[in-house]
Amino acid sequence: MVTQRFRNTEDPGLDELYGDMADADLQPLWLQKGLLPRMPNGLSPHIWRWKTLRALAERSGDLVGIDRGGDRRVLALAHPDLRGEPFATHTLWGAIQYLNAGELAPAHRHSPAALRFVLEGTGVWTLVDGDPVLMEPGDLVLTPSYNWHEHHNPGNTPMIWFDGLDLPLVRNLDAVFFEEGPDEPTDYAQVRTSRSEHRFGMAGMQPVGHVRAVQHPASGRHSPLLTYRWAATDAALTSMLDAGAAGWAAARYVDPATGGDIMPTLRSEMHRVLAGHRTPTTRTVGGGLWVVHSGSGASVIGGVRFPWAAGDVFVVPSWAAVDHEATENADLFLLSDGPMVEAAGLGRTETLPEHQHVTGTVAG
Ligand code: GTQ
Ligand code: FE2
Repeated sequence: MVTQRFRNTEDPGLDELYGDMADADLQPLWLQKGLLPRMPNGLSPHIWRWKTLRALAERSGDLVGIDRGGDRRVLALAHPDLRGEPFATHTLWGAIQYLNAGELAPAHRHSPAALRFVLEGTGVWTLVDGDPVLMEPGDLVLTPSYNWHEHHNPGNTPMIWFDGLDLPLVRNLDAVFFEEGPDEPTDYAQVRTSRSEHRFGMAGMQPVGHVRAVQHPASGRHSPLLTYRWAATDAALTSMLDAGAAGWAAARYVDPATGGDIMPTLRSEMHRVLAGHRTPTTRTVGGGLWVVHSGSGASVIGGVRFPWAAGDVFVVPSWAAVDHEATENADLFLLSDGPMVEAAGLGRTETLPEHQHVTGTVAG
């Protein structure tokens, strides 16, 4: 039952004191190491390769059905620093979801918030609280806290997307709730444009008298726009670069009504780096998951160079210095826990005066 004892103090009295403390489920602060590091150091950078992700997702698609119980054919990114937990960082869940042609992942809802960023395939509809949202490559789709969601693939090709959730955070808060929906699939219209886009997708215009729909007494505020189309993201970045940005530009996905983050816990951005350019080096509090949407290049993270190509996913840990350099024009999708960090008053970001000295390279 007792898990930890302190010995070898060469003082039998102290040995006995520490032993009695352990028996009483107490630990002295003066023997704790690393509890208060000089700066965040809880995680190393890590990268998962698209080749591996895709191959294993496809094999799962061949071998593992979607049944009530599992419900989602999802491969969770499990950071090796997190001792076997299926988590990418201390706060973020990242995963690859694979849905075969003709398959349906049935309805449910939960307190953790989720988003999807589509990597490959076409023609999946995710119903978000009954609103059918078509998913195409490069689209971002939100399934906020407590929103019902089910994924339908009526098309002819499998679809693969990236799932990002705040599940590790919500679990550590012991605030996870989960509810299954009805067994019968929901009827829906295969429309190109969701109701949320019709109402909230017009730049600069909002429905008069809009009262934010409350999804559940405990639901947090979230963007009423449930999808951000690739064409709009692409146009925003092109426009920012046209306005004279120096070889790179970044756009944040925001709630059109408030300009704030899409969901209370999760932040998303798209970063574009043109071939031959390198971004300044920054560091920020909170972990980030980067999904390479297109192009190729490398990021230097904490002095280590990580070459990447489309579909790769990598972790930039809290406060690790990072810059991105493109070989071909590259678009990088970012998921972070920034809103939570900032809500807690812990936000801190800086741009370093110089690029990092590279001390190593990870094999590409
Ligand atoms: O698609 O509803 O990656 O509930 C993890 C939990 C996906 C989903 C995940 C989920 C989902
Ligand atoms: Fe879910």
